[in-house]
Amino acid sequence: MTYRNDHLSSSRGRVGNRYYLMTPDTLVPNSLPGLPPYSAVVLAAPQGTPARFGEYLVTLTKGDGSSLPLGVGFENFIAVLYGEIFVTSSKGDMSWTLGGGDYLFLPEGNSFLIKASRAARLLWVKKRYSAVDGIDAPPVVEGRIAAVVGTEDDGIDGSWGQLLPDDIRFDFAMNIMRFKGGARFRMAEIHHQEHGLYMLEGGGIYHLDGDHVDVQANDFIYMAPYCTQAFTATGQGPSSYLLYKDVNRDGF
Ligand code: UGY
Ligand code: MN
Repeated sequence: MTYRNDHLSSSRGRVGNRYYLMTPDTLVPNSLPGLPPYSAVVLAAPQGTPARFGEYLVTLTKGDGSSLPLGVGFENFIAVLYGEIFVTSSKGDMSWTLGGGDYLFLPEGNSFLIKASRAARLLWVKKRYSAVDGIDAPPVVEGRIAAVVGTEDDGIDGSWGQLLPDDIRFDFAMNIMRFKGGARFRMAEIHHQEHGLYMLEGGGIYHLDGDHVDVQANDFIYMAPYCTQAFTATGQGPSSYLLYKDVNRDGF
């Protein structure tokens, strides 16, 4: 990581009761099993938070790769922020080349290996699948964020598009939320699901659990269940964020 903040008491990063905001200057890289040393930042994980998923920011130099299967025992989602990686699944002989803006969902039962064909940064989400008797497991999904068509929504004064199908087999969603400058939520949401939010572009003011925080591109926000939330996009240009949300299950 190359971000620096010389004003130690003035980072925008903060930890509230039902949320936290990690700004780039607050990120501390870690060595995780199977990944190159100090290539991963843990954005969200159950340790120390209510999170029931893991979200990781992984930065690879060209030629870097995994030395062990990743995501064993979990369902996994990868979105490439920039660069290019080659992914192989342990199940069958499936493989994918993912460039900036491409994503891949692998249902539980597929672990995977990655290799960076160019310097790359990715978001990796993993979760234990919440299986339900009578509901089949979800399929593999591959796509491009730019190709995800959004639905205009008055409630958020923007559009939201689903990277994964709106299908009861999936127990989480990855959504792209898009806003024009000045767009604002018409309601403050309170819901039982949690969020992992990665700001892709633009920025604004996020209302979180009674606080108003300044958010910008490359920030991460964790929102716990029942965190009051609303966004106002500021600035002239568009804003967008990639949003994890557990869905389609009753909270047990
Ligand atoms: O779908 C959602 O929960 C979404 N509107 N929340 C958010 O953007 N904070
Ligand atoms: Mn929400």
